[in-house]
Amino acid sequence: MEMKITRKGKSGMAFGVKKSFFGRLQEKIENVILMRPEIDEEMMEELEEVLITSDIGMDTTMKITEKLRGDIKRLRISDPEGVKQQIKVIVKDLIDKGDKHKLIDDTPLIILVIGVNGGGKTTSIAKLAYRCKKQGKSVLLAAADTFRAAAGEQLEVWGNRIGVNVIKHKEGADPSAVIYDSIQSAKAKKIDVLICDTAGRLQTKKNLMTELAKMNKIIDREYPEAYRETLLVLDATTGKNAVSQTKEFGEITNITGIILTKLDGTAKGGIVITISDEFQMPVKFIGVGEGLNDLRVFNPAEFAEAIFEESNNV
Ligand SMILES: Nc1nc2c(ncn2[C@@H]2O[C@H](COP(=O)(O)OP(=O)(O)O)[C@@H](O)[C@H]2O)c(=O)[nH]1
Ligand SMILES: [Mg+2]
Repeated sequence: MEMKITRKGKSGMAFGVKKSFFGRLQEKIENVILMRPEIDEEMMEELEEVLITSDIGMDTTMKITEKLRGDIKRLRISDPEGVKQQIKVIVKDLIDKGDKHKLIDDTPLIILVIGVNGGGKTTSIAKLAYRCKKQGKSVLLAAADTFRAAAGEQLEVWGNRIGVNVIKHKEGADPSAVIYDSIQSAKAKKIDVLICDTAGRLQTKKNLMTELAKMNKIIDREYPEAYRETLLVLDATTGKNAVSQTKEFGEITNITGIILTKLDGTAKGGIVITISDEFQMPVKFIGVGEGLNDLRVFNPAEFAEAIFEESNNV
């Protein structure tokens, strides 16, 4: 078993991410920068390589190094430590989407959770429900992934553990009917947060699009006063696939934020930077384990800082 290292940002909030991503990227960047006698083109090329191999896409990498070249000249940065600090600033600017990182706090709120199978939707929903409940909000779960019987049962198990109700229909039932019933129940019980699980894979993209459009239509019609979030769940370990999934789902529906899961088991956290840059989409939460407490609010400044943190605060 790998040792788990808890990294604490300035505000003291732990990321709880293993050394794998932050540690390795930090080490690699430091090797490139701090070991060199001077800032030169060779250093920039090595840096580009480090970023690309850490799952930061080519376009985003080029954007970072172009900006860095300009900043080095403009700010007359002459020492490696200065370069390191400037990379942090650039990364933070790329991933920071301001207020958009926050989940809507107003109620009633409906959260539609989408993403491919196995990405961590159901688990993330349980974590979110647990979080909302701890904040004193009432929560209801909608098992609108009716594609597989196991999906609804899995949500029910979580619901029982957390102590929140789950609205579930039979396998193969119309997901929009589950949403409809859940809304009626949420209204009747004055529920603060309704979180809806969805199927990750239907036979075709057109099916998925039709299904999501139908669910959105039901919500628009039945619960126009509710605040809305559509969160895309992405598995960080899938690297570039996460990027193509963001593109595909983004074409189908209006995504308000991302939950990036499995950051505990990967060296590929650079995907956060790519997605934030390419899609201008805010990462709202990161998943760092399979337990209910393993969901962290994404904080851009802490993330950028963590890339270069010392690894001695175990
Ligand atoms: N290590 C780790 N495993 C996760 C995380 N989130 C989900 N998982 C696991 O990923 C697997 C698939 O999750 P699930 O929620 O069923 O995915 P779904 O098909 O999208 O609903 C399960 O074994 C989860 O325990 C995470 O943040 N870290
Ligand atoms: Mg599921």
